[in-house]
Amino acid sequence: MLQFEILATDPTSHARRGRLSLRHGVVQTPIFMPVGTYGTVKGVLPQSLQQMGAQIILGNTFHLWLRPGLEVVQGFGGLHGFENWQAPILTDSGGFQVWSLGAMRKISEQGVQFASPVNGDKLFLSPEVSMQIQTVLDSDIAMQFDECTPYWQGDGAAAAKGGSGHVTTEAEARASMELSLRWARRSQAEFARLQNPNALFGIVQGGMFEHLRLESLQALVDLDLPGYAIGGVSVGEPKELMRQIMAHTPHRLPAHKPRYLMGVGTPEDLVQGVADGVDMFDCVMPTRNARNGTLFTRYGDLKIRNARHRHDPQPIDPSCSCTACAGPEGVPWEQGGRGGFSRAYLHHLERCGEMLAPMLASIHNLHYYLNLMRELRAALEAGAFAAWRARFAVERSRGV
Ligand code: PRF
Ligand code: ZN
Repeated sequence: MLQFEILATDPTSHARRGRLSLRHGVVQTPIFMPVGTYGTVKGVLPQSLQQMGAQIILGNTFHLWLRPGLEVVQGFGGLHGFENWQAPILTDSGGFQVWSLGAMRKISEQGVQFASPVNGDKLFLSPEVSMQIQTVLDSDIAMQFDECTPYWQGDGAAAAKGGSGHVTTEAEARASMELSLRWARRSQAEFARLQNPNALFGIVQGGMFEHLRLESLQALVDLDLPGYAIGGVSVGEPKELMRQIMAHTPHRLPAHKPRYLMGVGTPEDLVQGVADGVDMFDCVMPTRNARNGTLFTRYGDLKIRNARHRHDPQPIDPSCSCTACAGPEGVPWEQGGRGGFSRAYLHHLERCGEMLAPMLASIHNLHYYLNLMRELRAALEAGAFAAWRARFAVERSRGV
């Protein structure tokens, strides 16, 4: 079901280069996984994903359960057949997505009760139901059902302004972490009962408290799951705190098993995460930012709506070989290729609200993230991670 081999390690950090074998194919790590919540990476064809080197994509239990519903996906033998993606898929359990519903949900020991945001139906999600859904989806990697401990309790926005909420206390974080642990055991039991042939990952929680994270980690390691994720990071906490928690957990997980940092982050976060010992990442940032016109480049981020791009003949990133920047030939502008689209053209499309704008931007941003990981893997193989990382920092702060 799952095999993981470490091919190289970096002596200057916890970074490692690995190979993860799953039922639908092999994944070279460290890897970024594009997010396909509703069974589609928004606005991007599967063939484009393949072309840019995507090896594994995400799907969401919660969303696919609501729409189209399990009986539809079942008719296609699972999510691979339904969305026509034959490479590996990881599904999130719904814990985080339900948590994002805020006031609309009620959490108990048994699970989470909530009103469907689609039609108001009363629904109930539990470790057992989540495993049943993920078994029908037939994702290569299923996630345990967990509770993502928020940074703020109550109304976060109000709390930040001195309103009704407060920062999660240690007692609250402990109760939440312990609930997630009990849900991990129930997830594992149900996954086994269903004879799901894929791999189930546990999720370390514990809020911003390192000793709670250590307890969570140790109890999950005792379950001997095939892989582990770090959850509850990037949930509204200040960046320094996020980096501190990121640095704490990954290298303490079993070295011979894959490690996945959930829902993080910027290109800088990914590079730091790899140094911390993370093998897998996902984040909506490349696709979401693409849709609002923020583009990642080797030399920093670029806002395509800015008037300074109005006449610019250069592509988004002169060093990029994606279809948007370099056309079908894939020869970067820097190397003399002129097959891509100009910043002026993308600026125009964006201002007119044309569909091609977010499509090209999504291709470029995903290509940037996937290529970043490709470069990083090559650096690890060459024993040159520290040097690569230093150059990355210099280039990214140069400015576009
Ligand atoms: N749990 C689950 N999914 C997640 C998270 C989590 O804690 C996060 C936190 N950044 C993102 N996605 N199940
Ligand atoms: Zn590009």
